[in-house]
Amino acid sequence: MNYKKEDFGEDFIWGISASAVQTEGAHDHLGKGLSIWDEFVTKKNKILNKDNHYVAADFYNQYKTDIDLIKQMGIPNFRFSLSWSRILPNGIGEVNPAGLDFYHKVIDYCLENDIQPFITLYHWDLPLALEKKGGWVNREVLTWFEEYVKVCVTAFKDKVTHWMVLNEPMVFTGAGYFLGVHAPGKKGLKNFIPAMHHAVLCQAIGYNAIKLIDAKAQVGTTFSCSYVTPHSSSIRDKKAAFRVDALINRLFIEPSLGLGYPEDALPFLKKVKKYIMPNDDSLMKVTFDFIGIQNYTREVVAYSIFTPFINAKIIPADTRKVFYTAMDWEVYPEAIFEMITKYDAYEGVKKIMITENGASFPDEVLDGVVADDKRINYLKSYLKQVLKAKSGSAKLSGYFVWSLTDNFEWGEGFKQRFGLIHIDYETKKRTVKNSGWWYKDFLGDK
Ligand code: GCO
Repeated sequence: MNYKKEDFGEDFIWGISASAVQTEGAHDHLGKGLSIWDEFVTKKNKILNKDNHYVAADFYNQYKTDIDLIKQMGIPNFRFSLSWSRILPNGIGEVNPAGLDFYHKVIDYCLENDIQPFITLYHWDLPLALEKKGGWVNREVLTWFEEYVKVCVTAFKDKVTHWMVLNEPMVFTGAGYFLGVHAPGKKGLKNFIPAMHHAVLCQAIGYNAIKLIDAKAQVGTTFSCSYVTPHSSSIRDKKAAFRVDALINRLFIEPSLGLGYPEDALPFLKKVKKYIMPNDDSLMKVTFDFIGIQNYTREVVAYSIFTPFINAKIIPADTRKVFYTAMDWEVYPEAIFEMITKYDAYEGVKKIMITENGASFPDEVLDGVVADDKRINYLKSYLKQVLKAKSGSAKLSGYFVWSLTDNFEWGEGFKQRFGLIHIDYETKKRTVKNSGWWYKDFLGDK
């Protein structure tokens, strides 16, 4: 490797990411209410191999072991999410003390080990009780969400500095309320458009609620993003790529920066007018202390007459003679450089952290060792591009690997392994993969 940690600067924030649904388990333990994911996994043909996350990586019981391993790997920051329905079983109203207690214990144990918690407030697990009232499609979510945020920040403000309001709103509204492949499994524009608008508003509502309680808090939100390139130089493919870029990279950040929805590229977004209330334009504007961007790959896009609304299709990596991960995501390190550059260019963006980057490969434990060279190479090559971007972007200030342990990869179940720590799902035994030891060496003082 021809670069080192110091090249990223003294203050650069290094970390590792995880989320509640994907790791905790204990889905109905000690007063926790059900979430939309707890129900979604019971539906037919939604999750590969009929997997569910009811035990997952058993983080609920093994958080100390996992935090000890973070410490052993020398990782100073841990990003994880809170489960809304563990804290407020019905989404609003009565607080579950055992839920708050669990997160107090996790946060305290991080702090005792000199690990700073970075908290995501919403990583896709809406309380089921609220989905029954319409979920993200119902404008009341604005007040439900605000109440939840206030409960969390009041409880943890003395221990937590960094908050992220939403995780990847494009994915939870797109997959959950348009395609129906994630919880709650709703489909179509009539669900997607209001869910999208309410998520945009909640980004700002969450920010304001946190700052009101703790003015010193550092508040961000996270966006999924992929570098989009056209399949050919034809005008049709280029225009298709322009539309897909607007959909997956611009849709949630631009309205929050006061730039409005990207209707220039996506005329169907005009339907949002119906849901915009008189004060919404100012209500959705927010200047985050930082934004998290989460990049894994690039998408190659071609024109297609068959895809409604966007007339574009993605050309899968396995048909393009490129190197790809077990998710069929092309390994394309330049993508992360392009995305940092893209988000850096927005004037309203103050700071950028890579809050997720990582890869799934089919790992195996052999004689107590997981020799995941492909993941190590992936991380090295992406980090090289992060460093290249850093020299041109004063805003870039952190990098988190996805993910701490192998975990429940939503519709893909447990087949996909993103962890720096291998989980044997039978025994719940943890084995730090070679990539985890590589990260330790990289972060260590040498
Ligand atoms: C995300 C997802 C993660 C996924 C990861 C790999 O934030 O993108 O929340 O939960 O596991 O992205 O697909």
